[in-house]
Amino acid sequence: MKRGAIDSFFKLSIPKKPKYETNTNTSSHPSYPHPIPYLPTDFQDQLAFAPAEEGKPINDRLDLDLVYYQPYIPPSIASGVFDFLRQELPFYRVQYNIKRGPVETQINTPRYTTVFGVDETSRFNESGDLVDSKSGKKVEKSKYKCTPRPLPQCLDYLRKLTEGTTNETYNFCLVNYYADGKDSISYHSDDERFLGPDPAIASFSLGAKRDFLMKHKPIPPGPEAVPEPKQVKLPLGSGDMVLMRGKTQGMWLHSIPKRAGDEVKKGRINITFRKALVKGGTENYYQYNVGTGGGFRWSAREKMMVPKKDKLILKLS
Ligand SMILES: O=C(O)CCC(=O)C(=O)O
Repeated sequence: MKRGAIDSFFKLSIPKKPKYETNTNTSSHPSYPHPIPYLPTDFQDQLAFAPAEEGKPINDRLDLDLVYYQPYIPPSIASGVFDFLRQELPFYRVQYNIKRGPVETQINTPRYTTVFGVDETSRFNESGDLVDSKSGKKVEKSKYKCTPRPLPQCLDYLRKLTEGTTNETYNFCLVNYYADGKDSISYHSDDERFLGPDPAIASFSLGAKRDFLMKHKPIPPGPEAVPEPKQVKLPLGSGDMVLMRGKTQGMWLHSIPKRAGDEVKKGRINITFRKALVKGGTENYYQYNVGTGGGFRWSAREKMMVPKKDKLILKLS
């Protein structure tokens, strides 16, 4: 065998030793494609020191209200938490159609996504059943066009911590995985009505450094018009957290643009915590972050996301 071939054989077949000890407890639910291990206990212990740095307010521009934690997750565990979540969460590459006038176009979401949670009108009880928030009665299957999933312990742990830090409450966790510099999210704002007015969104970064760009929405001309504020660029590093609140979503757009270079090839995870008030929020989030196609799972051997094969049921007769 040639040297190059030998090297790539070993690269493929010997996955690196994980940076954490697997927790043997798992979160299971009929809506999960596989059980999801609890957050390793070492990470839980280290998170007692979060936020690693005090949050700095960024509110020097019109309608902008951010708190930037650089970082929030202690540097000692940020890379391990990244490896753990990439390895253990189910991901999707969602495709959907949009109609612009008579023309239907297929949109291929340029990143991997996943979502957990349910809006305020429902909750999961101790047994994992979806129940009405007020009455505690089981929710009819027909209430949602999707199958809501409870937050697994590993994300719920971070949610509770974030609630304490930010003095806000959250019932949804959306996760993006940007495999390389070609993965991105275009300019948008999270200002959907189902989040209510002035929503607070806590957004975590793990893995590769990526630029987070923000620009004010166009200000219509008129006697009261003021100049558009300068754009914002935050070079989000592993462990950083940005809390967006107040008028930010209503008045500003944000994006993670495509990037060249080697850094972005490490992959980046983004976790956002938000609160959806009504069932439309639940349906929207599952439609665009889980979709209707097959799932993906990180392969430590192949060092990439691989499509999950449907379980083959062998009938022995
Ligand atoms: O990846 C990020 O930091 C931004 C994610 C985002 O804007 C979103 O999920 O709405």
